[in-house]
Amino acid sequence: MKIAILGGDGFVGWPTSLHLSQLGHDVHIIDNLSRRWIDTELGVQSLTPMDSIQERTRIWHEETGRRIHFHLIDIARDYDVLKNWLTENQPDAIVHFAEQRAAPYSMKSDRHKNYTVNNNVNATHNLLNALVETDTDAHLIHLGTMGVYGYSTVGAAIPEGYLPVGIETMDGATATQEILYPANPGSIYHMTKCLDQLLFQFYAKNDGLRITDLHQGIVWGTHTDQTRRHPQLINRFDYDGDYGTVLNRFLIQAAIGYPLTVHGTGGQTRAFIHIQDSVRCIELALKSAPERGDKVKIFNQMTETHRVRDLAEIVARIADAKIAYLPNPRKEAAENDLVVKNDQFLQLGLNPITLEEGLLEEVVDVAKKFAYRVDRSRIPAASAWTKDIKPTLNTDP
Ligand code: NAD
Ligand code: USQ
Repeated sequence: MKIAILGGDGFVGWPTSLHLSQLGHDVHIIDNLSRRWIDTELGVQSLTPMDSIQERTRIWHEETGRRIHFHLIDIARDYDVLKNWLTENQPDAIVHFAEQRAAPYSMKSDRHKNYTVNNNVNATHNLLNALVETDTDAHLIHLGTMGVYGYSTVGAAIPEGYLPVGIETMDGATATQEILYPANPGSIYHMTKCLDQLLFQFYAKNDGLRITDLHQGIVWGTHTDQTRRHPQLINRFDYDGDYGTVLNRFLIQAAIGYPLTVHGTGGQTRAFIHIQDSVRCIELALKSAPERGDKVKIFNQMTETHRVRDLAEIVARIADAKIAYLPNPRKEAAENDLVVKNDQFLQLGLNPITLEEGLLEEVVDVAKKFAYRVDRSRIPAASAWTKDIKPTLNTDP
């Protein structure tokens, strides 16, 4: 298949591009490299040394003989360029990762809120609009988030996208209707993923676009089988207070002797998936495309749930680290339970990698190897959810 990977220079997009290229697909990365610019804006860099996208693809060709093509396009702003690219290339499938994906960055200031909404909503809408306009019958796979559901389980596991509800009819009987699970975002970023869902519902109904939306949990780890093949194929790894996600942050903090930054009581329960499984799920979703006229297919792309303080305790044990319980810069439930259905990927053959201590140690090893690149002053989470929350800017004892 000819596959366009939008956002293919990013943390999940890059290993996905390598994985699909390895499987024999003709892979085209489309990216505006905004994530690299945001590193510059924030004064941070990936823990792992990342080469330019052109250099990465050159090394991939040297290693495997396979070509990954790169196209510098801003899909939120260069609508005509995107349209022309689709007209000329007519991909069989499109994997859409190209959004601003950090909740703390999206809450940093009014400017960051605007940027996140404009970038994410326009990116998704431009793409849908251009698919219709160019008669491109590609299977669109979008990376959504578990955060569209909120994180509370009300005595039942969170289903995969749709919820059957009973409604009382005029004659007093009960009719059942299937609705999108009620959206309950916890940040501006998560809100954009809720808006994306509505755009997908409309374009699938109105234009028969074939769409799969993957509600992914927090991705942890760094290597996949392909990124391990050469030092210059290494994946990016974010550890800073805006882009670093919780488990990856704990691992790097443990590696450099920084107390693990638990927000509040650490009673927040979240869904997780290893990067290798994330990449494999995309492969499985590609093989299970909806037909024209089908409703949007929704999968929960996660493999296990954990409470933040439990993760901190596991990491503290394996790496002999200390834990710091800090005031929470976010507005979120202090404690929650979370049970999630993920039957569809399991039925398609996903054999999940679970968070075992051996695997965590491997990531601590990556973290230790590149610890010299860490700027400790960029570790505190400096973005607060409301004006009256004052983030703790120095958590380094
Ligand atoms: P990332 O920031 O590392 O990668 C996103 C890529 O998209 C970057 O290379 C960026 O330059 C590009 N991009 C952004 N806006 C663009 C635009 N307008 N035009 C072209 N390119 C653009 O993020 P990631 O961690 O790889 O996440 C990928 C997707 O998966 C995101 O949509 C995110 O919401 C979702 N997701 C990520 C996680 C996670 O833990 N990392 C978890 C669940 C869902
Ligand atoms: N947390 C800490 N300490 C930290 C960092 C985070 O206790 O140092 C807590 C947060 O307060 C939160 C939880 O850990 O309760 C998760 O935070 P996170 O930054 O790891 O994850 P989140 O902001 O939800 O976003 C990440 C990705 C996003 C994706 C989402 C999936 O950045 O792209 O959509 O995970 S999910 O969380 O399932 O919605």
